[in-house]
Amino acid sequence: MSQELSYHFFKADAFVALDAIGKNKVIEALKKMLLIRHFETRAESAYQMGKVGGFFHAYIGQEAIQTAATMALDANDWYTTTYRCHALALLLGVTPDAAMAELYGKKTGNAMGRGGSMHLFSDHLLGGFGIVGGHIPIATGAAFSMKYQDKKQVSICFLGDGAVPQGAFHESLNLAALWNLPVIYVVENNQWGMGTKVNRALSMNPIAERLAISYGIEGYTVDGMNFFDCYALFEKLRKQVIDTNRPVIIEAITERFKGHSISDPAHYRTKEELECAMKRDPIPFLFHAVQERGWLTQAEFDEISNSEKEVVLKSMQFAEASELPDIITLEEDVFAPDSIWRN
Ligand SMILES: Cc1ncc(C[n+]2csc(CCOP(=O)(O)OP(=O)(O)O)c2C)c(N)n1
Ligand SMILES: [Mg+2]
Repeated sequence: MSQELSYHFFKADAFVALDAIGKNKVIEALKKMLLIRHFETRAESAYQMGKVGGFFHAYIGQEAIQTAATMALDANDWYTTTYRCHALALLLGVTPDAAMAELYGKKTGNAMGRGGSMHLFSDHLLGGFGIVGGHIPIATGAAFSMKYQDKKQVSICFLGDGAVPQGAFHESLNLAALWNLPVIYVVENNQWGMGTKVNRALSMNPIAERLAISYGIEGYTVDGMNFFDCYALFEKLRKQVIDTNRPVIIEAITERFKGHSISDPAHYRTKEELECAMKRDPIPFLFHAVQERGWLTQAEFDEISNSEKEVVLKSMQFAEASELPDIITLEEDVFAPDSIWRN
């Protein structure tokens, strides 16, 4: 017998949510999303000018998810994500200067120029991670540690739809469910794993609601373009996970507006498909809700946007003016067994 499941979206009433979250916090969210958007847009042009090297994966289109999560959770919770990590780093306190200088490979960068775009970190961001699914056991371990130390904190793990079939994810879900670990797994379903459409790669749909049944935990689907739905869900689940110690899994439906990485022209997606996705851009969506509520005019929005752009332009000047790491320090601050260097 077929076991068809359809999506059940978690919904928050935007107008109720606006008042519950409050004017200042909602405008703060918009500001953060604008900073991320300008940061990545400018960093992309710096890349095209040859100032940034290595890989570069933009989070553009997905901003509402991690912005809502970091605002609904606690700064002392533990965060892990993929190589698409500029946004989470900025949201968790890495300054635009330090993030931009890291992309430029400079000494003043977040990882002293050692990591680049995929390896930003902060006190509670356990690093962007280049191996698909490789960070999921780390997030699960952080949750184990929280439970072991009896801390009322959670571990939140962002992963892509492409990481869902990885064994490390299923082993993590199994252990988290078995050992009652306080972890929130967030599958950011942006429709693509590199150039492969999600429905050509995954046998399960919906992802979270279906996996939840297998592992005996709760699973939710949320519109990842809707800041209010994301915020309300993260806020509810943080409390729930701390109270119950039961892990949860969320599928946030979104779409990345850029190619997989900067070198991907994304020819596999039609212009019409992209235009359709961009109509759901999370930034105008949030702005229109705030504007309708009478909290922000178009002119005030433009002013905020320009001031965030200024911050980013200054970070580029900072990165430009910073020095490259000295060659003599090449072996410092990187993890490698001593013997590699001696032999
Ligand atoms: C173990 C492993 N296999 C393959 C790759 C190459 N790779 C990098 S990103 C990616 C697609 C991942 O897609 P998804 O998880 O949906 O994340 P998104 O890029 O959409 O954010 C692949 C296959 C890798 N980095 N690690
Ligand atoms: Mg994906």
